[in-house]
Amino acid sequence: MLSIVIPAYNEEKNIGTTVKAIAQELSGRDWAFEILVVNDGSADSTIAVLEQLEPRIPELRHVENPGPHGYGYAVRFGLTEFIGDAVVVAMADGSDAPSDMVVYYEKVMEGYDCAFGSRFIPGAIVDGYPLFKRVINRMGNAVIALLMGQRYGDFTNGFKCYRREVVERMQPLVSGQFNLTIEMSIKAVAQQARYTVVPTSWCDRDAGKSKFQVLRQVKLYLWTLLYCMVEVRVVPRIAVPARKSATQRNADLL
Ligand SMILES: Nc1nc2c(ncn2[C@@H]2O[C@H](COP(=O)(O)OP(=O)(O)O)[C@@H](O)[C@H]2O)c(=O)[nH]1
Ligand SMILES: [Mg+2]
Repeated sequence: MLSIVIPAYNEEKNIGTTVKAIAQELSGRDWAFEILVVNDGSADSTIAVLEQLEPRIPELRHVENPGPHGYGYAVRFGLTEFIGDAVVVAMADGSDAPSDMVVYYEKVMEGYDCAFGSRFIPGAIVDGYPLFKRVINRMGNAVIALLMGQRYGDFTNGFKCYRREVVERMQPLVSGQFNLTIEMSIKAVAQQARYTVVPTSWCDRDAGKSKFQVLRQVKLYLWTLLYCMVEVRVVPRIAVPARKSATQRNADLL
């Protein structure tokens, strides 16, 4: 079973269309799915839209992030609630193509631990990505790829698929904002999860305003990157192996 976790904050204009498009694309396949929307204290009628749709779409449910609030906190709450064998994190504003979710899950069923989307490789379709954000994005991803020794170039893309075990092994997650996107993908790569890269489509929202402010996020991303590097590169080298219990030592001797 595949779970789609969607964080939503004030998305009354988009969430209905997004959820319906996903349900339509994933229905009628030989595997089950759920769409789990994490409402993040929206002040608009996001909840009302969801409650209206739920009787019509049995795979849809919503939960309320009790707080703290922010993209990362909402996704983390969703990651404690999903019931599938794998999870896709997708955006509420319809920027991610539902057909890519199918490709992701097919890759996981083939045996991969993760499917990572890339908007910047041949085959990908990107519509309306602001130029300045793109420049910062490409530089940031180049740095992360270099530090992680990977050729993959879209770590900052939140739209990815992870097997449940990979999500369990990346805990504890600490990011509360959009920086969670890099924390999750870096921690997945660091645990040597087998990932495949899928060219994906991304299109800018039709309604509402983007909450992603590039310059405000840069500092946060840099701190997150530093934290992740210490966590995945430095800590494993200096960590003292846990002492075995007497029972374990006896078991080893037998
Ligand atoms: N839960 C939660 N989700 C958020 C928040 N801000 C943005 N999002 C969601 O994150 C996704 C991407 O946000 P968006 O503002 O469109 O950023 P952009 O696509 O990078 O321009 C959308 O699904 C938003 O609903 C927030 O404060 N809390
Ligand atoms: Mg968006």
